[in-house]
Amino acid sequence: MLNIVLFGPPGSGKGTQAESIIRNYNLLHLSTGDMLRAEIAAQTKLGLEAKTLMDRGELVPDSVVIGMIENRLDAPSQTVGFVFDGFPRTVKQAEALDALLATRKAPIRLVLSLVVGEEELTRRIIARGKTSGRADDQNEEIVKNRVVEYRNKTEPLAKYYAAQGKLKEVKGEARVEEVLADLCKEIDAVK
Ligand code: B4P
Repeated sequence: MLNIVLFGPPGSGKGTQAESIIRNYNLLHLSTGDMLRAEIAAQTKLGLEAKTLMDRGELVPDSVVIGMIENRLDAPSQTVGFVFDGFPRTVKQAEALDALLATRKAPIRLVLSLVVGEEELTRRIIARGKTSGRADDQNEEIVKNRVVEYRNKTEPLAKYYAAQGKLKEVKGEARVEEVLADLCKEIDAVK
């Protein structure tokens, strides 16, 4: 299976690029951010608890997102692979994902890390906030907190995947189509 992780700070283009990658390679998109927002929209207990944390720019507990991913992996599908977008975000999540995929004999093949500077991240998220309606896109303090969470809890994952020889960095500040072309080159190399 072609299992790919899209990795990078908030606003680096993970969700944007995932949409094109799943179309190009016929993969299934698993975005924990989208799953959590669907829970919020449906006003489930999980969604209401997650909303408080997400609105502050904090991560939701590992057990919650690991459980959501496990449910999706267990759902019947004919897919040839998954694009994990915004998951894993902590070393604990990465270890859980490796264990879930090991039992399915379908390990992660590639981790694509989108590299974007902090000024550009803030600019993009605040611009998206004008139309997204997302509380976590609305003000610079919350956006900064999301970046701090990323630096503290998510960035250490780069080392985790580099040690497995799976990490590829791609510059993420160019136009969307140019970034996509660079990502596809990396995917074609492992396909
Ligand atoms: P996510 O939904 O994953 O949100 P995100 O980090 O902002 O990335 P997203 O994919 O939406 O944005 P993109 O970079 O594509 O997470 C939201 C929250 O959910 C987290 O803060 C956390 O609370 C919670 N959460 C989710 N997963 C979790 C987990 N595993 N563990 C714990 N908590 C979790 O795009 C941003 C903007 O940039 C867009 O407007 C886009 O149009 C623009 N853009 C993209 N590429 C561009 C380019 N090349 N040039 C110019 N603009 C570009």
